[in-house]
Amino acid sequence: MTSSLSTDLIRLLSDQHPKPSNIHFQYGTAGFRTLGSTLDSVLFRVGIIAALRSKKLDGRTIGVMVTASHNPEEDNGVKLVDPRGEMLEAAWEGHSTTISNAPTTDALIEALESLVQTAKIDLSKPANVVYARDTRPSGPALVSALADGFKAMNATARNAGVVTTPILHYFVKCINTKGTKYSYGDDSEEGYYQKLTTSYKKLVAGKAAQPALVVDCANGVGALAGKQLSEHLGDTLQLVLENTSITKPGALNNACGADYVKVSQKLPPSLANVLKPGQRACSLDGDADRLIYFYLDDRGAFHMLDGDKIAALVAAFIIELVKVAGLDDQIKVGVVQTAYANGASTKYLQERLPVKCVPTGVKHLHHAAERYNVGVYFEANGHGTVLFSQPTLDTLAEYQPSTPAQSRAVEHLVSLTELINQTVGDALSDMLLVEVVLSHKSYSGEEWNSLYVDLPNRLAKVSVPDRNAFKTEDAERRLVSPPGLQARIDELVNRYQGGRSFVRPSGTEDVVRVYAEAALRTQADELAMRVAGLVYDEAGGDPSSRPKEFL
Ligand code: NG1
Ligand code: ZN
Repeated sequence: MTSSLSTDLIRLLSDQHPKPSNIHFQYGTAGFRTLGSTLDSVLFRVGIIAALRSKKLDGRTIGVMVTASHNPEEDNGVKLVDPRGEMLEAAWEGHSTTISNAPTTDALIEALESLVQTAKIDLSKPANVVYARDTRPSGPALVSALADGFKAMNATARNAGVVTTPILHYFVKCINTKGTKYSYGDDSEEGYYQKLTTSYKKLVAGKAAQPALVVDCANGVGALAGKQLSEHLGDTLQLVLENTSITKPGALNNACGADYVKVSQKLPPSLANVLKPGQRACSLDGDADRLIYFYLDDRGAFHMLDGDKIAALVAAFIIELVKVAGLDDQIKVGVVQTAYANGASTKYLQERLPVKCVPTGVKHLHHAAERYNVGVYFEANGHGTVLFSQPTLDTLAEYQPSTPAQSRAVEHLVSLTELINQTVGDALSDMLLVEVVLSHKSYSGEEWNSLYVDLPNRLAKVSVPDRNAFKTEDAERRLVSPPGLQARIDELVNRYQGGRSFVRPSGTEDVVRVYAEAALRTQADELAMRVAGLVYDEAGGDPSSRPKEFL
């Protein structure tokens, strides 16, 4: 191991991955994400950054996932995963942005040397990385640029192939906990499916088998994972996998998947002849870390069960188990949401348990959830999980139940800690979690949906010349900049019964997002449209593209 950067090697390889001169890259809430065809230099440099991050953390394994999740097929992206399987530490988001924007190879080497100095990285430490990609056509070339980055740093890199984002996070945690008392599992796909399905089978043992569940795989990597999961589940749960065309050009996330269902509030057209009235169905997104459920009622009307409904279902179930176990004094359950949570869900949850609202972005939710004994976090878009703190895991392991009912409840809680992915939101793990609760409660989709009634809402986006001109406070619920705009939004909102609306810059797309809800569907749509109009006028956009309608 040398104690300085191999600048000759970095130079040789960097010259093969030049930075496009006209693009500014930004490591946002979901890593780098933009058109796949522009990302070659970013991937090469992320390879170097991952190796440096590993050296900084004494050679612990860092994850790299190449995906653009629910975004269109031509997009791609990359994000780093820290050793416990969690999102990259915030300071390194800034380092990543700086390094990705160095205009030349010389500037890159200078930026790297400066990072080594300021972050006090001991270059003689080893570098270990595990990486994977989703099914996007731009994936293989980007992964090869990434591998050049590893080569430039002489890092030991393991290619985990084509897997879901949550599986990559799982691998990272397994690798870094191997052989310790916190061992998270076997770092293989088989290990992942075994862990999920073994705990699922324990949780539903003795319950009547549920009718088949239709799974919309978004024509993405969830189709591969869904197939393996289904084989491991055997007869315990029948999955009907739909939208599994992973090699068909243009199919990924197109009129299907969790984002399509959530934003358009519609059934994917491809399921129109598949879904029977009352049958449960769910959509994954392109990298299988989001999950949205839905069903058609007897009259054929579409009903959606989003991340908020999942949080309500799951939180209530866990609280009940904790109570039956006799642990309600020791284990407190809390929920974390963002401003996008439906107002009706917030009201329902606040009446039952502590609820915290944090800014958008998984890292904010995850960190807030870690402060509870059991932290349930879900974004309305279907990304979320449940975290059990280490003291809570210890409590469950050591507890001596005094009745068979208590004993069963504790066993169920322990199985839930195995079933639920502790690193990040995981559509497949969450799907099994929902199925467990539905099976225990004997709920149909309709019964689950009736926990509370969603307020009609609408999500819109507006393209503006500079989204960074929009700054927020109060967990993104209010704008502080551009000055005066929030007062005009408030004035509009006050005209609508049950009205609520907020505006924030997206962290993953070059747009400003507008959310609105109101007591009536037409009013929610109108409010969203009018607020979008305000944003558009304020930002000085081209009049021909002023928002006129949604979707
Ligand atoms: P942005 O683009 O910052 O709104 C979107 C989602 C987030 C989160 C990230 C990461 C909405 C409104 N926003 O972020 O919740 O999931 O993508 O994928 O759903
Ligand atoms: Zn995703």
